[in-house]
Amino acid sequence: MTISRRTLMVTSLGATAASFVGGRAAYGASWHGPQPRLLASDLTSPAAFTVDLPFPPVLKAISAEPGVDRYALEVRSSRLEILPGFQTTVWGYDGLFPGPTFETRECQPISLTLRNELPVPIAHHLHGAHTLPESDGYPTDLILPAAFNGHVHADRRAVTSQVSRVYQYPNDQRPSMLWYHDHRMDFTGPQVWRGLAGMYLTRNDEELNSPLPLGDFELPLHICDRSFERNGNFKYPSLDPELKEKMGVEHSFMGGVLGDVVLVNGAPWPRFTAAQTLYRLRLLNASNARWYELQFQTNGQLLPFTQIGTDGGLLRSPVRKDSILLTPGERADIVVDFSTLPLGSTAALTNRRAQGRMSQIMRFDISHQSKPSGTIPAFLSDIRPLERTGVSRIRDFHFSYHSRAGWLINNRPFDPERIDADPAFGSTELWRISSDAEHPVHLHGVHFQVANSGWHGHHQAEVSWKDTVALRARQRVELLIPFTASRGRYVFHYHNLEDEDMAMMANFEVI
Ligand SMILES: [Cu+2]
Repeated sequence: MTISRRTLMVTSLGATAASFVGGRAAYGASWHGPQPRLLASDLTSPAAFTVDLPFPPVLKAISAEPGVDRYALEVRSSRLEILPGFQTTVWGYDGLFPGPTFETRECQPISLTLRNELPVPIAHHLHGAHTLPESDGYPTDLILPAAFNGHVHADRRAVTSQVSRVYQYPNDQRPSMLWYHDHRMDFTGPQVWRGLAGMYLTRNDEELNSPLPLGDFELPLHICDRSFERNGNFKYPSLDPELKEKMGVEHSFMGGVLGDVVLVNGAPWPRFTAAQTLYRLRLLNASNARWYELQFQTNGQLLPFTQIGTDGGLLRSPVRKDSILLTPGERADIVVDFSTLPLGSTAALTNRRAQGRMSQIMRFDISHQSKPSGTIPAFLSDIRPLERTGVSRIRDFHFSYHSRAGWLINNRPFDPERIDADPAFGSTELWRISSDAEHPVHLHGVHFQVANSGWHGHHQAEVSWKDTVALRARQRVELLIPFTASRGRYVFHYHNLEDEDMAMMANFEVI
């Protein structure tokens, strides 16, 4: 497969812009490109709030040697009960969906040996991690299965591995919740949809010794949407059900696939039996294309909550909110206080950007008393705002869609071998990024601060570290990016996985 074939295919699809937005309304009247589209399941989805919220197991190290903890994961197919009474074939890390959760410590390096037992290549990306490029999961740095002669994207710099590969994660960064997922060139959307994603937490003593809720009162929540076939399998509009030869999705879904079942930690619209106290929620939007504007509702009222962190760890101080926007790839760290809710009451986590069943995420049933689980300190962490005076270079990137040429960044489709920016190691740059349509943009290998006000002014109002940022249509967002983590080649891209598969990506190389 070459770029020209891809461009040709996109060209032939240009006229078939999808008409359904699935609760999104902000593309703007002048936007005629593809938009996310709802994929209807072939079965009746289960009643909400009947399944208990599960938690992925914490992955145990296979050995702890001086200087490094060693982990291993096998990527394989398995059958899981996701919808009550149905079996779903899943591609999972250790056969699980979501994959096991990593619990790691700041500056305690780990190595991960990943073994690919699937029939297709994989690429393994730890989203939000500062790693050397060979451990980043560049889209063409594939782990090939034992025998494979299907589609592999041409890239002379790619380092492919046979069957297994070792990734090194130094954890030399601010503690936060990262997540890992497949990043195979041209096939990220379908492979993540089939289950290749999981959560990864890093912590340090400062955070563990803080009064924030911990243990039973800290809930990692992997939120995504899926659609199902009549037999209970995941439904996805892939052009190639085997994912061996032909990349891409059916024409009408090229703007993104929206499922019609919400899964939290792999369970449909679950419920959680909660105590009358504070809970810390580690929120991840692991959807391919769905946006969430999350709120808590109790007894017909909004229940305000407190944001304490973002993609890149804790904020300086807590921020009170009624809602929070979470676009694909983003994380939020929040504390919700159930101490004032009566026993027997409920609090629903809802999505303002969807209607009907899809506006529901999960429910907390306030069922018992508890001693206080913690408090929220007034000071959370030290974040110094980056100054524009320290910027060594300004770059502009515009993400656009053209009916003839497809998805483009600065009028070019993705080419793994073309470097689109070459920041110097140790420098800080100002990137001004804009987009024809609303989209999240993710940079690998770095964190940044948003220098101007972001989405509707309520998303990036505080100084925070981010690796994924939501763009409004035709809005220019300014990112202050220190390139201090590592030298090497990394990608930046739309984090709408179907669009990413359609070449909405570019390279930077830190030199
Ligand atoms: Cu990601």
